[in-house]
Amino acid sequence: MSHTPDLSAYWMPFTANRYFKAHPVLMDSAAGVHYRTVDGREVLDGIAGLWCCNAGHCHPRITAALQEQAGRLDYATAFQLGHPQAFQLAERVAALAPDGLNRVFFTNSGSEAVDTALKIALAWHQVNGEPRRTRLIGRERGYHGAGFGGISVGGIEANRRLFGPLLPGVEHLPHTHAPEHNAFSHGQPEWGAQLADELETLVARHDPASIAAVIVEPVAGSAGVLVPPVGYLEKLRAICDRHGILLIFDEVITGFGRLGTATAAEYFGVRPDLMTVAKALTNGAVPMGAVLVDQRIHDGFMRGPERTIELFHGYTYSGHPLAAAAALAALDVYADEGLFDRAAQLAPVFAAALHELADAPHVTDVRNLGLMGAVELEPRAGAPTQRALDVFRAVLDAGVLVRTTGDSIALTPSLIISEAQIYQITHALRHALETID
Ligand code: PXG
Ligand code: PLP
Repeated sequence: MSHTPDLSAYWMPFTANRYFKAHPVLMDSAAGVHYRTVDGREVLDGIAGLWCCNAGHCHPRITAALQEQAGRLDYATAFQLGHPQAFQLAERVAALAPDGLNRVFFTNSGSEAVDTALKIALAWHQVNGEPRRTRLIGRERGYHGAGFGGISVGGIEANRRLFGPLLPGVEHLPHTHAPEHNAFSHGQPEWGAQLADELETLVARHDPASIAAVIVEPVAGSAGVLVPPVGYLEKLRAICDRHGILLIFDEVITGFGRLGTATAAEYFGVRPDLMTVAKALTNGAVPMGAVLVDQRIHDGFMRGPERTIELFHGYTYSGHPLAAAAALAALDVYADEGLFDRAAQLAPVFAAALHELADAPHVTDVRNLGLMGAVELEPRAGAPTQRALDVFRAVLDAGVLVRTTGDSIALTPSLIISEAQIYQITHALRHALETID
């Protein structure tokens, strides 16, 4: 039997701590697309953990791989030493990525993956003879984790406000959320490719040879599922190519099947120079992230005496044996159960269910791509975010977990969800929207 412990010592991340501790919800166990709370209630998980449990919770093959690995090798330093699983995993991850992105640097989270990618981009220009390329360009409403690198290029103001001057020399592209043109788009909106031209404006304002890299989420997740307009990512790629700027795709959410393909790069047919992944890499079972690097960039570092360290960067737990074991098992499960294809097949069902909410009270926009979706609500006068939070709590009380960001409700189910369960989520949302003021 579980019980509720004292909640005061734990400072919870990205949480209204005082509200939560007054109204706690604690999970005890999970399997597939369901959690069970400590007081025995079943909750349907509409957000795959937090965009990470793509094969569902506690997949038996991942659990077994972890148990086996934990009893054989718990840890081995990743510095000047290795273990086979990390190398096997790098090869497996590279095989899923677009051609040429075949060198893999392991981290422990998406935030670390982002910091690593930014550092590799900056360092590459140094070793490649263009040391003046030090500017980084992110995008408004982008989320790139919580590290100083990530919040510097990120564009969610609340995540930046209290933390000082951040990295110097960072600029932001405009976000692509344009409900006045694109509300209720099914899939990619038609309007807005020209927003990528702002990159040319930034290039013109600065010396193009001062810009190191552009980082964007191919589909912005945390800011409420902002789907790129048709042609937008292609334009970013072309402008980067024209000016020798590296393009980084942050695929922490979109990697491993969320759009019905291994990566968003594959879905859109746009190849970045670096790609960050995390979350579903291990199906969420053990923290792990990675940066996939174009071989040309990697090879640029492989110079000088053979016994010198080529990149002064890494983490105690880079390529951790348990994380590597979980990831290898997760990739096996994705392949053997055909989960990326399953996501592609479910996407139209998901879209249809979500867009049925278009006429529900308070709804101002519905957006979707693959198995990512959001329903945006009219903010309550004078109390932004509160209506969405009320919906969140109401559906949770009805046994369904969704996620809110601002006044949007995000849905991002496991790739194993059934059609009936998709409708269970959207029906719970409709009921809440019809009940709440
Ligand atoms: N990049 C992207 C695109 C992400 O979505 C990170 C980096 C950071 O990963 P870590 O593992 O350091 O958290 C993320 C994480 C939400 C939500 O509600 C999304 C994330 C994290 C917390 C909340 O959408 N994504
Ligand atoms: N702080 C101290 C004092 C350390 O010794 C280390 C690593 O050795 C770190 C931070 C970084 O930890 P990690 O490698 O787990 O990111």
